[in-house]
Amino acid sequence: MTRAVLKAHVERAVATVQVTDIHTHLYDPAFGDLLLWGIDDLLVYHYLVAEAFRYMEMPYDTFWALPKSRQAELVWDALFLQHSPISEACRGVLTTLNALGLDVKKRDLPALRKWFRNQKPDRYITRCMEAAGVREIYMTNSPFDDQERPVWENGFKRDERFKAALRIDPLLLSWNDASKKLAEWGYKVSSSLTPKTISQVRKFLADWSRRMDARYLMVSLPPDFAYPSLNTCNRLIEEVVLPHCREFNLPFALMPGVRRQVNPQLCLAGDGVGRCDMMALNELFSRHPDNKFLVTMLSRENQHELCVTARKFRNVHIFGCWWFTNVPALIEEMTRMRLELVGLSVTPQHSDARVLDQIIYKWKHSREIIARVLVEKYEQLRLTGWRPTREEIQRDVEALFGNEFKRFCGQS
Ligand code: FIX
Ligand code: ZN
Repeated sequence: MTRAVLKAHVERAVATVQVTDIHTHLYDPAFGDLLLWGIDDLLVYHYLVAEAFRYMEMPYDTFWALPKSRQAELVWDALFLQHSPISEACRGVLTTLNALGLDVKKRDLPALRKWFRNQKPDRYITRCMEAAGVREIYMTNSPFDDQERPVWENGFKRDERFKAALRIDPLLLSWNDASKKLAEWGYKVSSSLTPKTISQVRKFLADWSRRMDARYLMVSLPPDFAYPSLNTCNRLIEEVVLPHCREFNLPFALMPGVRRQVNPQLCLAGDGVGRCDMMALNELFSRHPDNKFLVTMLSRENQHELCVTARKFRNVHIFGCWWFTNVPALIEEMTRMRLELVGLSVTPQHSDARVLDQIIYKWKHSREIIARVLVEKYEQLRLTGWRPTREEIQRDVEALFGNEFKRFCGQS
């Protein structure tokens, strides 16, 4: 295989592979309005709102009091008309519109809105998934979400393309409030972690894991997460979450590094980042060899240590370039480092899409970068005399875009 043929095979395999998107904030269509899509939702994505506020002078509260369509217009004006839209989140909107066949250079927001008004949600989901080359979407599902919970409780016919992930931040990070909720929902819990409370919280997780057919449990953690410690969060992890995950054979996904609400006036756009103590996580992984951990970290500074950790603990699977690391410069750096340190036993990317149409740009942009890094890696192999076959390249690419995640989870 010549260099050019090898490059073409790799690029084609990456461009066409059907993706399992293992972490999003999208919903099965049965959740109705919770599944966001369309131009206004694309424009008020919190990544863009944070950027728009850098140019806007209006008070935060004034902005939040406006209807979504007006907020979208202000973001459009600040980020697309008054300045060129070169940030990754802005470029993403244009990549998406362009892939949908819309003419972005006209800068015509009313025309864009008109096009989106004519889309029918059901068919539009398929259209976006096809354009993105995504075959399965993992949701983020919280029993603590008042809009989401009743949909699960009432039951609905599942769309097989959407898989559930049980999100438990409130349980681990705001136990006082969470325990009151559990009590309201009929679980016999007190605020202190008595044996009875522990077993009732396990029942809560069992009920919701079954109800959702959850594929993993998930929590985001602050930069100062400590382990071991006698605090409530640690006790709940040790005595409730990890035994539950072992019993149900479910991985526990950790997303360390988010400092929530560093600027509360920005609402959803107000979260920040901090570096975590990797030793705490190493200790957690080392003491629980029978648990599986999916891990993505928010701080760039943690990425190298995380790769080293994955080399030490086979119960750890690295995934995605999360949030502030989901920009081309860092995706490239992280993907190269991960492939060099842990080979193909990673899932380089997830979309984290909050708006359906975003899967188009998130995957298009990431595929380009991952292909570039892979071409470089296979070319380096070729120079040693090793000849990767077409089938081997296809196998490797499928591993990176979903199969390795499934193998790790024991769900392939
Ligand atoms: O905690 C998370 O799952 C984060 O991804 C979100 O909370 C965050 O707001 C986001 O959308 C990042 O991409
Ligand atoms: Zn997320």
